[in-house]
Amino acid sequence: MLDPSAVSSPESAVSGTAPAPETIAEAMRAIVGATACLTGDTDTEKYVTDYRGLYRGTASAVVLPTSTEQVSAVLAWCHAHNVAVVPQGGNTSLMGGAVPELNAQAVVVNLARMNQVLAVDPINDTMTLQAGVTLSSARVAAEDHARLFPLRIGSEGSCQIGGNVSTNAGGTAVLRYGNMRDLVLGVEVVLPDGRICSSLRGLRKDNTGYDLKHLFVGAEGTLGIITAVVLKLMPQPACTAVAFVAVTDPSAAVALLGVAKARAGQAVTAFELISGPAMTLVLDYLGNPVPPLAGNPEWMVLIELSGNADEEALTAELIEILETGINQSLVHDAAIAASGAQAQTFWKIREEISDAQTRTGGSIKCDVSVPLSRIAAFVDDASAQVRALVPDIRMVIYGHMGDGNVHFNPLRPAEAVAKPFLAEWYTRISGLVDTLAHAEQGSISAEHGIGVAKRDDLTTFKSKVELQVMWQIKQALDPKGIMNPGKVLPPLVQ
Ligand code: 2HG
Ligand code: ZN
Repeated sequence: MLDPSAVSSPESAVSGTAPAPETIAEAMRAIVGATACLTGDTDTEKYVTDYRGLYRGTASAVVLPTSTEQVSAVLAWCHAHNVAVVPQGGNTSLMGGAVPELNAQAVVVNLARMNQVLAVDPINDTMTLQAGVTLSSARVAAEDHARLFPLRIGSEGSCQIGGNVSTNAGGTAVLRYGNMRDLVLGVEVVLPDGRICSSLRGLRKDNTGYDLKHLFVGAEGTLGIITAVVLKLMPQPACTAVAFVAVTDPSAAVALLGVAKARAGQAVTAFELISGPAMTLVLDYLGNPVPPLAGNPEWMVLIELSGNADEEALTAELIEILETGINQSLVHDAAIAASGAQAQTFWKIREEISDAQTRTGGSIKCDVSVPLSRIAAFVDDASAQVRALVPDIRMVIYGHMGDGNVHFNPLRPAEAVAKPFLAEWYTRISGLVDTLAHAEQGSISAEHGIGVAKRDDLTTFKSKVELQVMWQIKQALDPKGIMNPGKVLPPLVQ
């Protein structure tokens, strides 16, 4: 398990001296009002601790503003007084990106009360939302206008749109619709000094110089606070067809994806790989319901097609894909969801894998991507090398194979105790997996971001020039280093 003290880093200090915590709290109360300014351990606890309980920091105050103007006033004050600011949405980061550092006098700016749907434009196919709207409310707002907002992640009930944009969230429908970066048309951002920089125009074409919004997408709150966004809307598909499929191995899964794309093209909406140990773990967590496939297959995929054909035609298309898979010895069993309810059950199994791991004391989390053409070899190599170190380790491997992204999360052998096991193996095994992914031209963080958990790894896995440019951008926008200090950017080695 990661040590919370690792969050503190001397290099992340804000330049200049901050006032005493009581002075900071007083100033915050004057801006947002007493009821929207929390202080003291009990009231701030849930805002200074990440949801897995791995990272815990300190804050002089947690503020819950209701307008962009209030956020601007908070930042202007913090900038003038050298106070660190930590933007926070639903606090669902897996990387410790949304909580303050230890010994920080930070102000946490939680966007939960900025939760208004500002506009839905079904002709322009866009919607404008404040940053604190939850992902599930955003989906409902789109549905109310017979449109789809396609981002799909397990935490949709609590994660917020501002956090989704700040972390460039991915999830299970990226294969068809892209990740958050592809779905954002405009952002309103409060800069570290309090200025408001807005591109809330909903344009699909705007070639007027640097496309500034993309600086803030994926910046994890290190360059400013996103307060509102314009998002793309899509047509709602008329029907879906979903199946769990037992495949021979990861390379058969990749070949099956090729078959599916050739037959169904854009209709292939999700293509998720799931290893046998991942399935065993999640079924156990869910109280052992009837497994979707008998005989505990070693490798499975969850495939979803969606489209505007009628349901029968779409299911026929899925059956054809599976038959081709059987004929090519890629597939040896399949279960097609017989109803919408069964499709939901299939998806629930997939979406609960993450929490199933947390419940068992945590696994070694690696969120890697490699080119699709290399993913099967990567999974085989990495599995063999990890098993050579710990033969009975449980290979919890799953995720968005269609995007070349797997959550490669080895879990301790059944008889091992979580804490000492993780203390002994976490760094070594995650380092090994990341190194293999990097060698395949891959990424050590496909969709979960960097936060504090992966920050120092960037020194190894990003080039010096890339890091220099990242720091130059950071220093241009946030010369005092007040925005989410200690996150994303590793100390720069000259
Ligand atoms: C998922 O795909 C999430 O379920 C979480 O990205 C993955 O917990 C994880 O490693
Ligand atoms: Zn994922």
